[in-house]
Amino acid sequence: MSTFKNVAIFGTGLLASALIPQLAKSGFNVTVLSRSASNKEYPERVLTRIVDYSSVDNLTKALQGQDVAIAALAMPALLVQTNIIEACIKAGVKRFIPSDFGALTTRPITRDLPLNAPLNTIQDLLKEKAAKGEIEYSIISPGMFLEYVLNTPLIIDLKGRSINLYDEGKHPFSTTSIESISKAVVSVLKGGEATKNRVLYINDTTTTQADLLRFAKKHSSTGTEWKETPLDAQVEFAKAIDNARKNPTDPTALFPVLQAAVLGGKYEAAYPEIHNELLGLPLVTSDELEAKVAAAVQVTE
Ligand SMILES: *[C@@H]1O[C@H](CO)[C@@H](O)[C@H](O)[C@H]1NC(C)=O
Ligand SMILES: *[C@@H]1O[C@H](CO)[C@@H](O)[C@H](O)[C@H]1NC(C)=O
Ligand SMILES: CC(=O)N[C@H]1CO[C@H](CO)[C@@H](O)[C@@H]1O
Repeated sequence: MSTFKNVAIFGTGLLASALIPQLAKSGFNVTVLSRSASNKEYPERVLTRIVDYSSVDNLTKALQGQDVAIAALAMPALLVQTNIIEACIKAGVKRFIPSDFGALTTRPITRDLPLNAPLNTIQDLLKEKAAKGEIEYSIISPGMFLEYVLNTPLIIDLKGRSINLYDEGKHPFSTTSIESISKAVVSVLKGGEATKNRVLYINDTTTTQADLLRFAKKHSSTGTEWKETPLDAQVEFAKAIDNARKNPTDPTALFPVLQAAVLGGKYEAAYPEIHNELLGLPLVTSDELEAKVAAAVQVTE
């Protein structure tokens, strides 16, 4: 067991909801810090506190005695992490894991993607603070959440039986389930020096739209019609970027950018290196992925 014992988590969304029980089960003292009271049920011994993201003082008080802080925030809230980091340093928090569990946020080639501006800001701040020895950080890059791949229309619409196929669906991308991400966070915290001040890439598997469509067709009932819309990834990417520039305050304008970037093969969405072994995370085989697609298709039949 590492020297980290007390862990604070910011956020109450999908990822935080998986992380909280995983950390509690792994022997950490967990405190959930959020802006408003949530009616979520937490495991016994998990503490909750209301905080004011706009006040470094308020955050510092809430972080007193914590060894680690983890942010799992929604996109519009990412920049409150500048206050959180300042408060962590004042409160003596040793390690910070930012809200940066992305698919395309940490490779040098993704630096200029417009959706990454707030993430770059936080990464730069952490590097600067870590270089001065004020705090340690770990960033976990899991690729696309597998749950989004299987249960939202972002990559393939298993429910609506349709797909926008970018470049025939041929480009691979990394993907990891929320459960594996939660396990990775625990391993990172138990990993001490080996996981300090670096990005950790993880990947349950790499897949393509073409593979997913093949599995989906194989496991849907005979006669099911699939609507396939062929798209050129580069053209779509240019369109999406243009639209995002014209609508800078609309966060949903960034989703088509993400889609075309993940599925376009240019941005290393299939990670060239991963740290699963360091973190003790197994890979998911193609057969296992197929079984997950089959299950997701069949619940909607
Ligand atoms: C953390 O949990 C342990 C029990 O697992 C307890 O003994 C300890 O007092 C807790 N520490 C804090 C600071 O709450
Ligand atoms: C921090 O702010 C929250 C929200 O305004 C408030 O409920 C809480 O009592 C404050 N904590 C402290 C220690 O002042
Ligand atoms: C870079 C790397 O090792 N990626 C791996 C991601 O997971 C799949 C297993 O499904 C491997 O085949 C990849 O090599």
